[in-house]
Amino acid sequence: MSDIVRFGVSLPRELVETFDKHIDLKGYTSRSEAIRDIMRAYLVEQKWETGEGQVMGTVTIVYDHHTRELSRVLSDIQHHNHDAIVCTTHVHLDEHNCLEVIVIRGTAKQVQHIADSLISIRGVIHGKLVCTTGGTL
Ligand code: NI
Repeated sequence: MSDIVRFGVSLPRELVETFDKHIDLKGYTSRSEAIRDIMRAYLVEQKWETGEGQVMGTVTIVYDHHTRELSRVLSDIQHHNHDAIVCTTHVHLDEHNCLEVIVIRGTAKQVQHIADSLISIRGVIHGKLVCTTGGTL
């Protein structure tokens, strides 16, 4: 038996035409591929919402390393959560500013909590968590 399932879906013509226009702009070569990506994105979202199983998150932060105590607090949080922190990449943007990408593994609640504590450090100019799956959906 094939691992691919084909199914028919009834949709309003206008919705399909608008959808096709948008996915074409994004570079999709087939409607199926776009729908697969949307289904996976939905399942990742559900995994984060239900809080079941392991997820991965990447936190990107930009900060001025001269801000008092910031580097120490940033390091303390990462050491305190060493089991969940997979790796960190640091980029010196200019004389003052640094960009850091921190990869975190854990439950959704754990990853969100660590991300919040990093992004809310005084002096962090911009921070964002990208939520993804820990593997196969
Ligand atoms: Ni730096």
